[in-house]
Amino acid sequence: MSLMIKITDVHGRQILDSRGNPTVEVEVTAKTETTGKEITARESVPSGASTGRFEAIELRDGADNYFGLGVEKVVKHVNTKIREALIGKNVLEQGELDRIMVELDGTDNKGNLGANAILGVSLACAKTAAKALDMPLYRYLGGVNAKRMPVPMMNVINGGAHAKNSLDFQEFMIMPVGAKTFSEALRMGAEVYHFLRQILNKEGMCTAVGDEGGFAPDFKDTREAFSYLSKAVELAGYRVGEDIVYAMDAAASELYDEETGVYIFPGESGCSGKHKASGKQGDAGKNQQVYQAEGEASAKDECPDSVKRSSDEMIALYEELVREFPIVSIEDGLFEDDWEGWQKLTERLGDKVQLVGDDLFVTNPKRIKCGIDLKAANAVLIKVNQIGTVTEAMDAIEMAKCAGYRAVISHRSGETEDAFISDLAVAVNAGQIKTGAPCRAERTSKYNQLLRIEEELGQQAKM
Ligand code: 2PG
Ligand code: MG
Repeated sequence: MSLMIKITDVHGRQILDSRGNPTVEVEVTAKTETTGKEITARESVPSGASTGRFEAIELRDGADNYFGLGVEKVVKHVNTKIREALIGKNVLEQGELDRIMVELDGTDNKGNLGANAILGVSLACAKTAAKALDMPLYRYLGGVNAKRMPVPMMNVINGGAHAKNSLDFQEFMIMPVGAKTFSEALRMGAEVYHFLRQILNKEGMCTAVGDEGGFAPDFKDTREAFSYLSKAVELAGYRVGEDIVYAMDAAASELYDEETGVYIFPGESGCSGKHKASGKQGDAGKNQQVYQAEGEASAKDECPDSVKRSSDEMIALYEELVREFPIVSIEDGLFEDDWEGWQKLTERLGDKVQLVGDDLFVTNPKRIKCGIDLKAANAVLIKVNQIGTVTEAMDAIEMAKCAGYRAVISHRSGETEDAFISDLAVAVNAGQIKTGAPCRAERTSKYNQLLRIEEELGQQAKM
């Protein structure tokens, strides 16, 4: 008979995330039948700002508390319905526990119980199981072959919905591909980050940071942001394009105007970043149910003279950028439902550059299958809260890998101090993790966990 570690309690509570907004934290307690020993572990749920329309539903309370963003109702789902359904079950049976919750919810998008309720429990079950077996989480999730340390994609310049500056694209990342170990990669990235701060300081530019810890000055445009990255890399003594390459997240759905079918760049046209509907405050996200603060307008509404680009012009822009800078990865280059555009983008750039679908795929096996069939994108961003269970996120990774797509494990712009995704990245040998700048504890907690994992793996660790 297989080992039985019975769930004896499931307890949720409301805590705060890195933006000061409420989120769900869950503790799962389980008891090993043979020894009678009880183990508890805890995990919490992240939250996006530039959310994809097809993400699983993040439920919010609405009404007054925390501007409607409270999650007390969600916590109640954890402490009543989900708790009742899971008590007595074997915490080692992750797939079965996740299936029970998905069925209990009964919708395609987890809109009944809330993906934030289900995910909190799902993550905490995995963590409790690992702890009960006295195993590191990456080993429990990934088995004996879990050993590949991910290259960090460090988002050192923030724009888009993550900062109230003039940058229309959301993320400008450095990837220290010349590093032989994760700790070396992290050091290289942190050094470049500090040199970037020095340069910005010297030139009297703003060194306040955005939601993901990257600097958020008012750069003129994308090219200027990348050219500052190159200055910082060189100053740090590294070779641009060899030791360090670049990645970007355009988060193009945020720029897309469905009425006119064009992408709008208010920052590039000099329309100040203060018009941006940045962050979660007042922008509850398209997949959330449903709170919208009054008086928040998007940049699109307020800047009639903005630079506009068609889908073809976006592709042409990426082709130029890739020629000018060592950009190896472009995420969400086009609108989340423009499959034709994505096909074209992939045809034109797919053999040179990693094209990552985030809002396009929302970690959803059904949408990933669609992308594979259509040859749209060649990599999948994996965000556990986009789909809502550990099992489905791992299915999404598996599906991507089987089709020759890469899987990039990712944080959200609203995070907590938990580092589940670090273990997940090693567990599935993903090879890449995107978890912000080497700054702000909710970002460094992930990088620091990877340092611990690398130390523990010792000679086994691969980069
Ligand atoms: C993204 C993410 C994380 P958010 O677009 O990739 O960087 O941002 O969590 O706001 O969706
Ligand atoms: Mg993205």
